[in-house]
Amino acid sequence: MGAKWVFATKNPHKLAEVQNLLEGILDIEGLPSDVPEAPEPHADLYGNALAKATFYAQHLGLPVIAEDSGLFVPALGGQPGVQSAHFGGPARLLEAMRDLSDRRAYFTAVVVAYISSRKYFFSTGFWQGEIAETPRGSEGFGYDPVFIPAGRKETVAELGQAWKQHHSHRSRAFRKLVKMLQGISPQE
Ligand code: ITT
Repeated sequence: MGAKWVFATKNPHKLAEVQNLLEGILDIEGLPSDVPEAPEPHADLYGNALAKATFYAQHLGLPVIAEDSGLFVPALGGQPGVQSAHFGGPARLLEAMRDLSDRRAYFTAVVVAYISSRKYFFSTGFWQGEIAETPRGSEGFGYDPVFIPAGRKETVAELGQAWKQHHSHRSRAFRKLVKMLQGISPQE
């Protein structure tokens, strides 16, 4: 299976999704529990993914994969977007969209595999859909109870984790990343 990578996330749902997705393909372990929170100072997902990866690679002295993701709603000017983790979740989103008929939305995940400041690889995944009128379903995390993927009537939280693994922004980004990393050694 090759070399080991640290998936530098503090979000246990993200870690579980990615470990499940990459089982038998890429050897991924989580962060040690005592590491500090990485800074996410940028206004874009690329900058924050790279900031997280750089921070943890330097802290641990290991090759790191990091991801920054968010839910973008064009009718809200792109909110919650890069601030998705701090926006207030589905309840605040539904409140902000109460009178909006344009309910289109998309998830984006930006992933970076970081070996050194001279050797790192970006991959991106998108997932289009719309925002439900009320939360539905019990699986997943974050905005999964209010996100209806294009072509479906159910929310991601209703469709479930196994279905999400085949379709999500995160799974798309990681599948591309795995192809990119073929033949790449996580050594400088
Ligand atoms: P790390 O920074 O430690 O990885 P985080 O949850 O803070 O964990 P982000 O800064 O990338 O991660 O914020 C992403 C937020 O976007 C996440 O907390 C959710 O609110 C939302 N989000 C991203 N992917 C999602 C998904 O698959 N399902 C539901 N919500 C998602």
